[in-house]
Amino acid sequence: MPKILILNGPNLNLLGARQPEIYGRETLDDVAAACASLGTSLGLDTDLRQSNHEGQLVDWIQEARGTAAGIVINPGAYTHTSIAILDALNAFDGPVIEVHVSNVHRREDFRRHSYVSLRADGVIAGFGTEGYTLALRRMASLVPGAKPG
Ligand code: DHK
Repeated sequence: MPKILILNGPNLNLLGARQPEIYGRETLDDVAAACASLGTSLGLDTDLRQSNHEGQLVDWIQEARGTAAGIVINPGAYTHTSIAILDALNAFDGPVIEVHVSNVHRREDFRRHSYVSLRADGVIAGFGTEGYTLALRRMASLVPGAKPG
């Protein structure tokens, strides 16, 4: 089965506990379980990872070259700052979907700019943690060998 790497940046390990009025009450483990279950029905293998470190995210994106068919990424605050993550994504050939749990356009101005959007094939924001499964459904349409629903 084609593999989809689902990457999460800083502070997303606190999903469910951190500012639940903004990020909701579901944890990253809940997201991983929902993605694994949907992935099975879409014919996609999912691999969800989280790091608070920019370089670790860059390493995982590089590793995805040749091992993953697509990348779903919520870079957290690195969305707004990281040219290194953008450069790594530009070196990856498959589809990239950017996810934000919150509606970044309804928050502070600095959250409205995303380096990752310069590379992303699509952006999902403001759908809560459901954004990850929406991204996975779109991946099933973009990746050869999947079973779109
Ligand atoms: C998550 C973060 O940690 C923020 O830094 C981003 C994003 C928004 C989210 O909505 O998932 O600005």
